[in-house]
Amino acid sequence: MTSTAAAARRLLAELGLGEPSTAGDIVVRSPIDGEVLAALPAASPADARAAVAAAHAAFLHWRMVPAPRRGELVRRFGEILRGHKAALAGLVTLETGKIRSEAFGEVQEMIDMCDFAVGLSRQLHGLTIASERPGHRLMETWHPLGVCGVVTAFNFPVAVWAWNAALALVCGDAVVWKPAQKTPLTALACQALLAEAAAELDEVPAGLTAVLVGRREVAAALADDPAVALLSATGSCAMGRALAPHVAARCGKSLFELGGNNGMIVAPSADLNLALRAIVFAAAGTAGQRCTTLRRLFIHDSIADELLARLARTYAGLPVGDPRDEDILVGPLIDRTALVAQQTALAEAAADGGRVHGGEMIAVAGAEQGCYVRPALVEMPGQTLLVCRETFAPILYALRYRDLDEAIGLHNAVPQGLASAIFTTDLREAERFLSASGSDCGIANVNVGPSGAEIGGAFGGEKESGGGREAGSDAWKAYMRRATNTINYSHDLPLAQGVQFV
Ligand code: UN1
Repeated sequence: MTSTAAAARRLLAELGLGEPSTAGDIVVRSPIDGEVLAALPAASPADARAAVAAAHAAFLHWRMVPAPRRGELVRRFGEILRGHKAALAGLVTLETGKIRSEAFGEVQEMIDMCDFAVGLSRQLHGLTIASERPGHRLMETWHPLGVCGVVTAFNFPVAVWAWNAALALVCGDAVVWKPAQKTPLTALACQALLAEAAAELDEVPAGLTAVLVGRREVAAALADDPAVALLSATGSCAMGRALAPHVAARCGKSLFELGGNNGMIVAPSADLNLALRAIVFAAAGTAGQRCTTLRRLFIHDSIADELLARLARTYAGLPVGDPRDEDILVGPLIDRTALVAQQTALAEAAADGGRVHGGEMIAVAGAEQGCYVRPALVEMPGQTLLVCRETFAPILYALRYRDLDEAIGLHNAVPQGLASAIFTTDLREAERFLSASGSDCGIANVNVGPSGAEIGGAFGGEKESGGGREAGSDAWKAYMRRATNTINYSHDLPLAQGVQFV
């Protein structure tokens, strides 16, 4: 196995960053082999407040730059990303342990987001509304909001920031980013590439974007700072619960994209070949470490034996190992804590009467410090407390059902509500799943797994998944403030609702 530290140094140089620091106390290790890639100095809450103040000063200038010109910055950034796709994807693999194809996909997601945001920079439109008063006009205007604080997780270390940053920048906002402590190098690389784009344009003020490598107190400082107009945070439900009261205490705006406990129903009429492929990608892909990972499978009794047998066979043959090898599909877990959570969950599943296939640790030569496991398929007797909990590991709980009402009931009976799917060729079942009495998630798919969303739609979930929406559709509205304007072009002053006064 080739050294991850040496590979990281080469990629960082290619991305315009020098030698990584080894002097700080934020130690970055590659989950591939546990080698230390860097040790970065930690930002303090005071550093966070200073970055926000600088970003706010930059915002006051940036908000007056016409939106299509702001789009030019994002357009150049997208072009630069295209030119550095392989290097950035390589770094994503080294920091997260994601396989090459998924790391390339993540950078592609950033590029798609840039393209989307550039188009949007000419479409930040409001409505004109019929006024009840003669000679009056009612309309709404969308204005830049301010500083957007972005907190991201290790599993999508660059794409989730791009969802936020590309929109925020065209919307006229400044962006202060606190990446996950485990993946700061990719964040510094993104910031360097964005700085390259900014340097080519006259209108981009210093301090418009910043990266704070730090611990959770930095995220708390962003949540507390009244100058952070929007806090957009992606991570666990626990992280959301910890940050939300800080933002709420100052009546700030927040956008939370938190955990998922995503389910799929496989109905009797399903195309099982499609279902099988969708299940394996959604449950075992990214080593089960997506917020959209498939964790609960509801299979109709009539097809359960066949599908479970095929799944168990496929799982047993999944290539697990160094994510840099082309034929590997499952890389390592992010760290030992994740491994302990995986093993604890499997022991609990067995104690609950679950039948566990796979889940064992796998030794990878030359990577003794890496945490590699075979994805687990667990036949559960029912939806126990364990099944209702999100364990961020490749564990798929399978349950049997008899009728669709029962399956939908079980599907919705968890605290999270992010992504969901049904595999069926029965139109009535598909429509029922998408209806008001169907899936209660922010994402509901038919014959498509719950993970791997395109950026064109709004991304996010309900209940403990946080309620925020990012990326496509009209998610941009969260990054702007809406002003309602009433304009009187008459010679009278009629009051609304027919009120009479002076
Ligand atoms: C996440 O895991 O936080 O839909 C985001 C997906 C990806 C994004 C996942 N496009 O699975």
